[in-house]
Amino acid sequence: MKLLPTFSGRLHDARTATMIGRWLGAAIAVCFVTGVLSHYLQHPPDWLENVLPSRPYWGYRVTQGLHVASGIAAIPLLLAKLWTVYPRLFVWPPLKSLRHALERLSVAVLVAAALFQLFTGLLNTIQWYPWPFSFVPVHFAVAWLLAGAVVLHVAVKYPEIKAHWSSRAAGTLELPAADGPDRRSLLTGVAAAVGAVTLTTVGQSFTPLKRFDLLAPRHPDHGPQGLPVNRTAAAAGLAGVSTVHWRLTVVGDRSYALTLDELAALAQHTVTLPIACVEGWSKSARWTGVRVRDLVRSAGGRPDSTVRVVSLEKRGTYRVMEMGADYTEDPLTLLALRLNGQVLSLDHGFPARIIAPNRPGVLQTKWVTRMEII
Ligand SMILES: Nc1nc2c(c(=O)[nH]1)N[C@H]1C(S)=C(S)[C@@H](COP(=O)(O)O)O[C@H]1N2
Ligand SMILES: [Mo]
Repeated sequence: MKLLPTFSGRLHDARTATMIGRWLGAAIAVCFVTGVLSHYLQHPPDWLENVLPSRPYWGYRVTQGLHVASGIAAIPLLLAKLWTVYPRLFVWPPLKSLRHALERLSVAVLVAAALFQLFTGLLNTIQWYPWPFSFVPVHFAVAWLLAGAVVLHVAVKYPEIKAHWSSRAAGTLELPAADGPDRRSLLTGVAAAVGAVTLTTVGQSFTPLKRFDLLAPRHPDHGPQGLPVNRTAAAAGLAGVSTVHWRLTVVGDRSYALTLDELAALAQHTVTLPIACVEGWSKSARWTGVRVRDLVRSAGGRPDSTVRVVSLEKRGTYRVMEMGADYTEDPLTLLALRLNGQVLSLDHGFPARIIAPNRPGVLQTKWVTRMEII
């Protein structure tokens, strides 16, 4: 059986696999938990809609920033881990027993799910969708498959992981001391790669590091009025909005409609809140406008009212948005008319857009024209 290569390198051994594996495991765990949170904030099932909290106002900004940062950090970790263990692809005989066959099958699922998640997630951050399926439901489903595969893998490998967890445990096993420097070099290289991709991308959400934001798709300072734009008015099919014809219609027991001047004459409030896009960038800004709570009360809404918000946009997934009671009641939730002291630009949602605390950017609806109490 000399057809197959043999590997004697210590960098392919169980201690290296364990050390890289636990970093990778930590990154995947953070990515999974923050991803599930993100999913339920963006697509709450009915029973959750009125329970979701609007505080802390920065919550989604932090969890989604961590989701994308941990996912990006996991990419060099996964590649290093695969490099460490790839000789096992060539074990002979390929299948020794039923147990061995099942173990290899579970590793195949693990590797495929991990590659799929990191690849689709990364492409999503640059809004590139070169596949025929819808990103969100598939990325969410495969996340559970990956989580299950990780748990199974850790359970199956538990004895080996335990034996190689600490250097003392591993040292008593099989390692010649001379291999130490090699392993240190490899691990230092992997750590440097993780540090480099993190440092050059995390500035898109962690503004203090924006100077180092060289590789992320977004820069917090690039965009009209000091704020990035995800979907421009042109992309949404809006050439402009006529303030002569525009009305805000609020539908409830006492429905009413307001012109832009009438809306601007109502009590205005200023809040500082971030836009935190699911794709990973976020930026804080100062918003001025009318409290959604006040608009809803005037139409006969109650403290437990849910509101449906409709945009001028003709079509598009984010044309209609629903907002649970915690958000509508929060004094920070505005129908904003101004951004950083200026009238909203068309790209930021002129004449009026929603800004609410602790919510995914996709639900911060722009070009609002209608609110319905439901
Ligand atoms: N009507 C409408 N509102 C929308 C969107 C959209 O496509 N249509 N995009 C959302 C997304 S994905 C984000 S991240 C925020 C970005 O707001 P900004 O462009 O003002 O920064 O707007 C949200 N509001
Ligand atoms: Mo977004």
